[in-house]
Formats: sequence, C-alpha cells, structure tokens
Amino acid sequence: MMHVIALAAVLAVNGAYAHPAVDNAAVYFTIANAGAADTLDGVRCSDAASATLHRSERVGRSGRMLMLPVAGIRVPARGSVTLEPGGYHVMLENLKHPLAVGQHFMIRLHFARAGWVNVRVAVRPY
Ligand SMILES: [Cu+2]
Repeated sequence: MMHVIALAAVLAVNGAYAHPAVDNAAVYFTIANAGAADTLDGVRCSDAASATLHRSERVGRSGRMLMLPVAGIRVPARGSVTLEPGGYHVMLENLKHPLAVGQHFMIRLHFARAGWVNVRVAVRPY
C-alpha cells in the first residue's frame, strides 16, 4: 500500500479546465512528473458517454484543424506535459448534461506506471 501511495504522489495534474459546452467538450491540464517517464493512456468520465485522448493537427493549405485519437501521451521523466488548445486534449463526447461556467466535474486519468489519478475540472468562460 505504501508503494502505491508513493507512486501516485509522483504525478501532479494542475489547472484542469473545460469551456462551457452542450454536446462535446475538450479538457486541458498540465501534468508535472517528479519521477520516471510515464504515459497517460486512458481516461474515464461519468459525465459523458465517451472520454478519449485526442490530438489536434492543422492540415493542408486551408489550415483546417483535424482531431485524431491517440493511444497515449508521453510524460517525460522529471518534466511536464501540457494539454492545450491546438494540441493534446481529453475529448468528452455526448455529455450527459451541459457544462456551465462555474461548475466542476471529475475525470479519472490512467497512467501506465502511476495508475489512476482523479482530477477536478473547472468550467471556465472562453
Ligand atoms: Cu478532440
């Protein structure tokens, strides 16, 4: 048990937010890692029918944004990774209720080494 607690404390997920939404929402945050390299490889959210890891990519000459599912997001050893608009995000699809400014909801992130981490997400205005 002590071993599990020590592993979980190695990762800190900070500043998690989403914008107001009715159907689909992206969630952004920063993962700070004080230990060995890890991989964010799963996400759950009871407030949406589907929760997945996505990456945004600009395509073609039009510069249109395309979103692609990704299997994992690498978190470097003693470093950090930021999920932000235009890049990696957690994609919530088919929300079970609208997200309004000032509300909070929970997501669960799964890391290959550290296991599950609960994250509180704030709904912020654009
Ligand atoms: Cu997406």
